[in-house]
Amino acid sequence: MTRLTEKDLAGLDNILNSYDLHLYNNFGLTLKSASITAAGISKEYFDKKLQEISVAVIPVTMGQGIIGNFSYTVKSILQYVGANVFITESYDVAGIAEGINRGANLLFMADDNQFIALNNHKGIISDNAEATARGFVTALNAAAKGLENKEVLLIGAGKVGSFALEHLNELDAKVAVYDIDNKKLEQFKQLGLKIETNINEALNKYKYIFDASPMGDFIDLDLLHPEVYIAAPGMPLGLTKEAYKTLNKRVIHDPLQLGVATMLAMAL
Ligand code: 2YH
Repeated sequence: MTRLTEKDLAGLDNILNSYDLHLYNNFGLTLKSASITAAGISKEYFDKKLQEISVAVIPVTMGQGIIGNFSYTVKSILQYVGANVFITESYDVAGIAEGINRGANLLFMADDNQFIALNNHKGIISDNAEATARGFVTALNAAAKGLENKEVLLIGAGKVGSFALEHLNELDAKVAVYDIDNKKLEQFKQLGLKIETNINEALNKYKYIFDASPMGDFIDLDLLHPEVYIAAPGMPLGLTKEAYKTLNKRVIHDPLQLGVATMLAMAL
């Protein structure tokens, strides 16, 4: 799983509004509406719960340690969608204790392997990989005005890709999977799933692409369907800089926003 960097997150708090406008103008949704839809809850429930709860973000030092801007950016996103949030002054276990003592009902924390929101009242967690997959599939579904019976190319069958596959199946999309690992692809084939084995040939055939691969800079403009829509939670972005610039209005890509907003909605 790709580790975010301080640079990936720099200034992200300042562009939340323009990202929301991008989502709204091009796909007819917002961070808040996408997260609510992805979590399968109502707006009323979301708004009511946010009035009641307090959220703590806990910096975690273990493993490779704290990522500059990480806790702050998570807090900014949660605040942007209406949550009452604080970052604990203490780290790790002491941070959890501080969060609970200061009345938090939801605790956001990430180490090198997993990023979760723990609802300590309900005893449930929402996982960033699952929430990211659901948030981005929801956005792609909006871009397609419904993915039912539409062909989708899923690139990368890691954690996010596997959750995306689950949600795409729930929406009755016709999914074909590509992964760099041929063994994985063979397993998918055995399960009766459509697979693609040549990415360059596959790219041009699909109007809807979910790029969950951690590989950057491999999707050139001339490889793509002219009317393509791409949901790309993968970091770094698979599209080349030129392709991203040209296709911007048809691309959903962010390092944290949709995932974090959806984690919140899923944990309420
Ligand atoms: O970026 C990560 C991991 N790759 C997991 C991401 C799951 N999608 N973790 C963030 C680590 C944050 C750090 N411990 C902090 O600043 O608290």
